[in-house]
Amino acid sequence: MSRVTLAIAAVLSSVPFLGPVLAAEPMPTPSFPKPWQLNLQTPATPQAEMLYDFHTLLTWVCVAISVFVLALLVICFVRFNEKSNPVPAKWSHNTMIEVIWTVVPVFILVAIAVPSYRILYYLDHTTEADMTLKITGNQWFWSYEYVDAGVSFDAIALPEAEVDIKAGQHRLLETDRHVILPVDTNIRLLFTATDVIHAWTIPAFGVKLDNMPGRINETWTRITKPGRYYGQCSELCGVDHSYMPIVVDAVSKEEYQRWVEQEKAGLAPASKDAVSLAAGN
Ligand SMILES: [Cu+2]
Repeated sequence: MSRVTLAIAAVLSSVPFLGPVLAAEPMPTPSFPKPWQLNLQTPATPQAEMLYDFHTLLTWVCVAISVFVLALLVICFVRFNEKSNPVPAKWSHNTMIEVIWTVVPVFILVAIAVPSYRILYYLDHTTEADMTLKITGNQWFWSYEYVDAGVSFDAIALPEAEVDIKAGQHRLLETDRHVILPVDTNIRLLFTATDVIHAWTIPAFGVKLDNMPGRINETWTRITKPGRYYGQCSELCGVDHSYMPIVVDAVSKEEYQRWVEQEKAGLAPASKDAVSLAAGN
């Protein structure tokens, strides 16, 4: 340990708030699903907002097509049943209608493809990353490396017996270490794996990408709302696939910086409340 690190460690360890902070208020969970909630989780990044809006647009396109097809069916039932139309017409081709039912779907698909590719391009990568987080999938836990800060750790699912539902924790969703990320920051996300394919997913961020052994996948995020966000591995990766939850605590830039310094000084606890510690309340 360098002298500077030791000095920081000494200063931080003398601060009185380090003890009782573990009992601090739980973080807000702005996107956590509620009972009977419809639709996607509340977006917490511009990417998730774009995906949400696109999803809404597609839903209405589907509704319009379904209503149109249903109307055609109802017209057929009413006007062309045996009673109302005892002698059916014998013709079988109508060039105009055939051109319309070929060309109109093409236009609909192009109208969908344009915003779809725009979003794909936007999600692909950022050229203005403020920091990089490398996420490695393992059977069956996640490893995180804050490339610029030089901090890394593993996050392992909490066993069911240790999950405190009364304290606001969630079964199968809690980990021993949380991913701490700053809000309003362009975060480059790099994905890889050590064994099989995993997929790091946070629905509220609009992030879901495969962690492939032997290659790096990339995307980015920019969290706009502080709070705690949950996700799970989304690629069948073996017998404990359902025990690879993800917890991200989005905090202010200052709190994030304090957390990094404490991590480097070896002071941040290996606990679920690292953020309370970083926040100093
Ligand atoms: Cu997995």
